[in-house]
Amino acid sequence: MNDYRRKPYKALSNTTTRSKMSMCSRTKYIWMDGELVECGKAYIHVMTHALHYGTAVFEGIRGYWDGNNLYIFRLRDHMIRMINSAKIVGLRLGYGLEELIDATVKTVRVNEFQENIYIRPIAFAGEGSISLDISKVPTRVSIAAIPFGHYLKPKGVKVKVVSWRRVPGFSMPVMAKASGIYLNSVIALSEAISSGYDEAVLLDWRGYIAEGSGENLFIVRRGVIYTPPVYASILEGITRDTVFRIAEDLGYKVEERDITREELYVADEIFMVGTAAEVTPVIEVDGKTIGSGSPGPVTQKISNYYKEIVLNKIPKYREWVTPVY
Ligand code: PY5
Repeated sequence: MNDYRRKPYKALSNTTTRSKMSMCSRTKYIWMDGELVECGKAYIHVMTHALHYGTAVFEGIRGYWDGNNLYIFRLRDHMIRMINSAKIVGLRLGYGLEELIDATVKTVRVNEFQENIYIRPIAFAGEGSISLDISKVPTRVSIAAIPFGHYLKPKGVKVKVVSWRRVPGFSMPVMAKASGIYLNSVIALSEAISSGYDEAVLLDWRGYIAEGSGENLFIVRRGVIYTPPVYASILEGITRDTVFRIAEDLGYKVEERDITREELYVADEIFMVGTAAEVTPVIEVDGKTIGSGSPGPVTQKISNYYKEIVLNKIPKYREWVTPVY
């Protein structure tokens, strides 16, 4: 039997041991509450409010290395969403947009990354009270960056429409990228993986397609691209927005409308999009092959164009890309 319990805390109490943990093998510094701290020292207390109640908002941002420079993709838009998420949840952030942008660039730069990275800013309710009233605890903010490769299989994933539904907007503020909401994603993904699939698709409370556990979803039928609307309990993804622009440039029509489960089965192509997932083809849903069973032409064109944009190769999208060095 696997002993999944954590080793006694004592075993990890010296910094040398901690900094050797995989998280810190290639990250030297993490920004915490206004200053850069050594990765091995970026710890929080067990009484942190966010650990108990999920009272945090976060972002996932990618940086792309082209051999000469590192480009952070849509940094400003991600930070605007984080500020909006904090507003929705009622967390007082304490930092403005420009401060968060500058802190991110500084954090990435000081780590001297020369490879693709993933940046994780998080604002969370700190320690000081076990009351559910978050105004009683200080908000803390950290920004970490790690080297990062593919999140999902780039050649295509097999997905399951799981039994857990995406939390409705009348129970949770789904427009906010808030930590507590991710328990919904975690149990959904866990159901998909334990059934032998790569990723979960969640239906919304009405039974229409919402999204993946960490991605928005698009289908292609008879040359038209469809994606669920924001009122289908989805996170309003930044990659989803990028795909709207790409589709327009490539001459495809995109419609935001409700999608039924059966429409997935008969779609010509399906792809999932997100910062981590980028543009990932879906090749199977509930054991049924999608299209030819390999990435379709529309998906491939969108994916290729996306890769060019993030590497700063398309001049009209320069304002989306922040060079680090
Ligand atoms: N929907 C959900 C539930 C998400 O978690 C994400 C992003 C998206 C959609 C896509 O949003 P965006 O395009 O703005 O990234 N998920 C995070 C990511 O970094 C976390 C994944 C583990 O992609």
